[in-house]
Amino acid sequence: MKISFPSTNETFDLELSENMLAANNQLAAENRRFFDSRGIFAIDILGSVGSGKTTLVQQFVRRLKDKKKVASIAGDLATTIDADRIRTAGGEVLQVNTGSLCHLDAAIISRAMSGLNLDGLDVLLIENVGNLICPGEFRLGAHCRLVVVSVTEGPYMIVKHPAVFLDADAVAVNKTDLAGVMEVDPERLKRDALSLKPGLKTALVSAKTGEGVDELMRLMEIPGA
Ligand SMILES: Nc1nc2c(ncn2[C@@H]2O[C@H](COP(=O)(O)OP(=O)(O)OP(=O)(O)O)[C@@H](O)[C@H]2O)c(=O)[nH]1
Ligand SMILES: [Mg+2]
Repeated sequence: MKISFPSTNETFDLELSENMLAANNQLAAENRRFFDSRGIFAIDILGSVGSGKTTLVQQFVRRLKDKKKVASIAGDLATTIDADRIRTAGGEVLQVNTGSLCHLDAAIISRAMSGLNLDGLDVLLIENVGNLICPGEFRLGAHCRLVVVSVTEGPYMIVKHPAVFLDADAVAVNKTDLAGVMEVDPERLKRDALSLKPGLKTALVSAKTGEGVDELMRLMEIPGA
């Protein structure tokens, strides 16, 4: 990992625990093989605290539940609030409380599988712990990594957190219903994402009103979308 000091033009390498990440990557690959063997399409949903991940999961579940078997894993430091909210939309939900751990990892997902009824499961929605930093490095084995960024976080979230967007497959620019009052241009956030990673699947959505959610789901190629 490179740490830089732009004002003095200095850069140095910080050694990460490469073994830990390598072990996680190996487990993530095992998770992927497991998902594939059962025909499960898994989605890892990242975003800052309050960006709208749970609200978006609720929208996904409502749209899919009559066509596909959907289950969700809600990752949070504490409480079952998100799982309870998702349950109101439908499908099976498992809450994972990580305590002080700021991200889910492949081992947690592997263990969570034994707490879900996997018979005939088509789509697994995994809401990661809210923040745009630590979840980025820990692959879960999902087929699609969606990053949710909302206009209420201001105009610079994407340029300030390039790593997580470079590793994403899709980006939802959320809370577009509040763009006017926030004076943040959602199209600019979309352009920032695309200039970091051309070809990124990017949609402007309001998880609250549902606007743009169908298009996002089609872009992500979620079965049943
Ligand atoms: N106006 C508006 N509010 C939204 C939208 N999406 C989510 N919210 C609201 O934003 C707040 C946070 O939404 P959540 O879905 O709980 O966000 P989250 O990313 O799951 O938050 P954590 O799990 O705590 O990280 C809630 O009050 C939602 O109702 C949106 O598109 N528009
Ligand atoms: Mg949530």
